[in-house]
This record gives sequence, structure tokens and C-alpha cells, in this order.
Amino acid sequence: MNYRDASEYYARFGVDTDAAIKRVSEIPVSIHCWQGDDVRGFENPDGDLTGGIQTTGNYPGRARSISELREYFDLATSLIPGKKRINLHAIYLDNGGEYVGRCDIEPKHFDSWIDWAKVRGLGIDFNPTCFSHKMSESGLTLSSPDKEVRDFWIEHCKRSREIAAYIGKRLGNTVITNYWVPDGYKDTPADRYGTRRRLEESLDEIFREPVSPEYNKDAVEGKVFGIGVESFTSGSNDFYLGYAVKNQILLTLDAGHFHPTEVISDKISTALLFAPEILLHVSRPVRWDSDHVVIYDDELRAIACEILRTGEEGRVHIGLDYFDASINRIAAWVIGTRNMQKALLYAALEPSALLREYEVSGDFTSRLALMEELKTFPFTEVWRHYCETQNVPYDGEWLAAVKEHEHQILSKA
Ligand code: RNT
Ligand code: ZN
Repeated sequence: MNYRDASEYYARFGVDTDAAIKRVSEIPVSIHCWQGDDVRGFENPDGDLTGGIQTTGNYPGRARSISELREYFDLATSLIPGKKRINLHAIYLDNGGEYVGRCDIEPKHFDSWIDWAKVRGLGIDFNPTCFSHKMSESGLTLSSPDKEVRDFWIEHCKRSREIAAYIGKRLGNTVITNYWVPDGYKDTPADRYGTRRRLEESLDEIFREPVSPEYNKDAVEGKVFGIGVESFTSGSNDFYLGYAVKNQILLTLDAGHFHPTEVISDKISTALLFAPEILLHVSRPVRWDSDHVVIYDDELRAIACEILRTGEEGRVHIGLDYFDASINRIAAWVIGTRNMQKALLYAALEPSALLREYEVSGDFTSRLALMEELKTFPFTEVWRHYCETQNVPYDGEWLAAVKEHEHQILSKA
């Protein structure tokens, strides 16, 4: 079977494969810079990762400088089809080798990223970094009872937001800024209400000044728990659902941030009804929020199908969020991002009109039969064609380039 045969096959079910490819090629996937260096950043590359998140593994070849990270990213993106963005954290600033604190960061510290992204036609997304810092040692930042601590992080977040708007303006491409704070308590709190009220007040202060949505949009990310804060998370998922809906800002759904049998694929439709837009952190939790590399599994396909079934992909921003230090960092990017693209293509090839027809007419037998058989439709031919038209290698053909690069850097080290 070749692409044309596959195309005819799908056409029998009312699916236009060329249109599906076009649709998918226009959906950007924001690739998280932090997979390249195990979430260390360049503010203080020797610092520890804190905040209840962890990278495990000691595979050699972590990026140690901005130039290495960019070089790795370039190699990764040359092996990934589709539209790409880069997702930066504040600690990935370009400080020219001189320490710049979280409350001293300025737009100029991201100029070199903007220039770099511009040449490549990449959009940028942004995150304040409210962890891996002595002011977050208590486990609380924006919801801390200590006003000095709260003010510090409010200032950092405000500056991050300004930087994001500056980046968006200079690129002519809206930045999505995601706010995640690690705040919580290891043990049962005595004042959940007060802690959450402080978080709300801090966020209100951060978002007080309006920013043009052409340059920046804000998203808030909740979670169920983190390591060391098992009993209580200030920014729980309900907290941020309420906050995002009340303030009509973006809600972030991270695949690893819910109870183990809850899935974000089921939450997309609800979030889109009440929040103006959403940001996804596509990740893979294994028994906990372990941030494993995204694989081509049922939930990934379900996420992609849900996005496209709503027809609201313009209101869904897809970002990846995982960090694995036990394998080659570039391969981790390529595997996870190609899988996201693959899932989007799979979703775009779904005969949605037909499936809906079955559903409204109560023919659940046909709905189930078709949904199952779609799994073995000649998808790989369409995927191959997509990779070809995007000038990237097909499956089984990209790893050699990563291995070759690994060989080079390790022999230099
Ligand atoms: C942590 C959140 C958050 C971080 C990144 C580094 O649980 O998922 O999004 O992973 O900001
Ligand atoms: Zn996340």
C-alpha cells in the first residue's frame, strides 16, 4: 500500500487525507526547553531542582550552556514534522555569565532567544520559575504566610509577564505564559482557606495590569500533589479551574497532575466550555507525576482526538512537559514530540462525521466497531507521507543522526 491507496481507503469513510495533513501541519506544538538540560537552566546551573518535581537518571550529554541547548534543540527540531514553538522558563535567561536574580530579570535577558527564534520562525512560550530557589525553601511561594516571600514571587511573576509580552511583541507571535507554583504542605494544614486566599490575592496582583492578548496570554496550572507536599496543594485543580473561569484566563491541564485514573482527555471539553482557552502540558505519569517521555499510547491519542473533535483547536495550546535524564536528551524530545504529532494526525484522520452519525442515531455497535478498526487503518502510509512533505525522516530513520551527534559530543568531552 502507498499513500494514494491509503488515501482512497480513508476516503471511503469520508476522510480527506490531504486535508487532514494540512490541518495538523498548522497546529503548533510547544517544545519544552527543559528536557534538554534536566530543568537546570542558566541562572545557577549548579543549583538543585526543587519544588517537588524530579529528573532521574544520569545519562551523559545534558546540555550545559545556552549554545549547547540551542544546538541540541536545532537537531531535535530538524527531525520533527509540524509547526514548533519553544517553551522557556525564566531560569533559561541569557545573563552573559553574570548572576541575575529572579527579581532582576528583564526583557533584555531574552533578546538572544528572540533573535534565535526569529531566524527559525519559532514562537516562544514562557514560565516564571517559582522553584529551585532559596525563597521557595519553605515549600510556599505565592501562598506563603510570609509577606516578604509572597512579594518576592509576585515581583518575579510580574517581571516574567512583562518579558513574555515583550517577546510576543518582538516576535509578532503571542506568548502563552504559564504560572505553576509548587506550594503545598507535607502534612495536614490548619488553614487551607487562608492559604488559598493568599494564592488568589497574589495572582490577582500579578494580573492586575492589563496586557495586550496579542502579545501575552496567561495560563494557570494546578496539580494534585508534589513530592514533599503530599497532604495539600494550594493551587489544586479545582482552585485553578475556579480562578481561570472567574478571571477568564487560560487553564492549564497537565496530564500528570490528577488522580491516577483521571485523564485530561476527558477534561478538555469541559475546560473549553468555561475557560476562554486552554494550555495542555502533555506528559506521561507512571504511578505518579513522573514526567516520563510521551509515548504513543491510548491517552495520547485520546487527547489529540478530543482536541480535534471539538473543532476548537485554535483555543487549545499544546505544550509538552516531561523530563527524562536516563536517555539521550535530544532523542527524548524527538520521541515525545513526534508522538504528539503522530497522535494529532491520527486524530485528524478520524471519520468524525460518520462516528457522530452513529452516535446520534444510537448505533453504538457501529461506533465501537469503527473506533476499534481505525487503529489498524493504513495510518502509517499517511504518516510517512506527512514526514516526507515536511522534509523530516520517517520512523526508523532519524535515530542515527542523534547517535552520531552523541558520539561527537561524548568524544569531545
Ligand atoms: C510541575 C509542573 C510544571 C513544571 C514545569 C517545569 O509539576 O508540571 O509545569 O513541570 O514548569
Ligand atoms: Zn506541567
